[in-house]
Amino acid sequence: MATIQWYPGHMNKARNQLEDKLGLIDVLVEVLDDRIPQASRNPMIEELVGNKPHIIILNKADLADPVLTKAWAAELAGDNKYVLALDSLHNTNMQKLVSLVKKAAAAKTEKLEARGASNPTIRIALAGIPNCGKSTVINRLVGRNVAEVGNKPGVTKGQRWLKTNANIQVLDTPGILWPKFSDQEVGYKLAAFGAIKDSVFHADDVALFVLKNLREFYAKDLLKFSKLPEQQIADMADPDLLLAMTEKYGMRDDYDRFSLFMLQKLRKGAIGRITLDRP
Ligand SMILES: Nc1nc2c(ncn2[C@@H]2O[C@H](COP(=O)(O)OP(=O)(O)OP(=O)(O)O)[C@@H](O)[C@H]2O)c(=O)[nH]1
Ligand SMILES: [Mg+2]
Repeated sequence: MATIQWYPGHMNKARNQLEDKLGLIDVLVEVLDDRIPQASRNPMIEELVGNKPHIIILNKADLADPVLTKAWAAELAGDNKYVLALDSLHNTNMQKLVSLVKKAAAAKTEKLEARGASNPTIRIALAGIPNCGKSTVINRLVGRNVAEVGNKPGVTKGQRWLKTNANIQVLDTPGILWPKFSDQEVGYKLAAFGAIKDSVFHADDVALFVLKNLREFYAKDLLKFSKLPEQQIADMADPDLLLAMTEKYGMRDDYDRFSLFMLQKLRKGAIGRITLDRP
């Protein structure tokens, strides 16, 4: 497996800018990609959170395996740490998230109210890997499309404070990765789900990695997507299977083109509700 790594200077800058703002922030909302709740946890963000109230959003829940979403929600919850699975693309009602923010900030709010403040402002920041849906969640919280959203990593370039109508101020931040992934598979999972720029890795390497996982955990989805007979799939090694699928989809021997096509289908949920991390 070739190593996949992506930590350009602007991510380091974004990490430092987030650290600078921490003192102002009452609740840190970490947005994960629900299809890779482990690989999308940025250890630098965990470190920055410290003891601050922390909400974890399992975003893109509409695309993830629902059984595993439940399992991850239970696994990740802890002291001062709340978890919410969310489909922020289709779901415009963020009431559950607003309630969690208020709950997480309750200690501070009560302290300010005891000193006479009424309805004090709660400041939150959304942070996470590129392309996991931070700006989409923020647009839902604000109730308008105020933050730029896009189906590629690195859309948000700088921090920005926005106001919601629930006396919550929210900081949108650029997606950040970290300098060295703990194991190779983390980079492959991030690449598979669009957190890493496509030009940084070989699509066929990542497609083969996905194929191996589909075989093991989502054989029915693979059968349907491959359009090949079950026995033929069983008899072929992964590279042969990828080539057979390339031909089946009319791309002759253009392995690379098919690999990218397959990753795009995976990201959209067109292969199935696939989650590649297990608690
Ligand atoms: N299906 C689905 N798509 C989502 C969801 N949330 C966001 N998206 C899509 O994911 C893509 C990335 O969304 P953004 O909100 O730009 O992600 P981001 O985390 O702000 O990305 P960066 O600014 O690049 O770090 C967009 O195409 C969104 O429409 C979700 O819950 N479900
Ligand atoms: Mg963004």
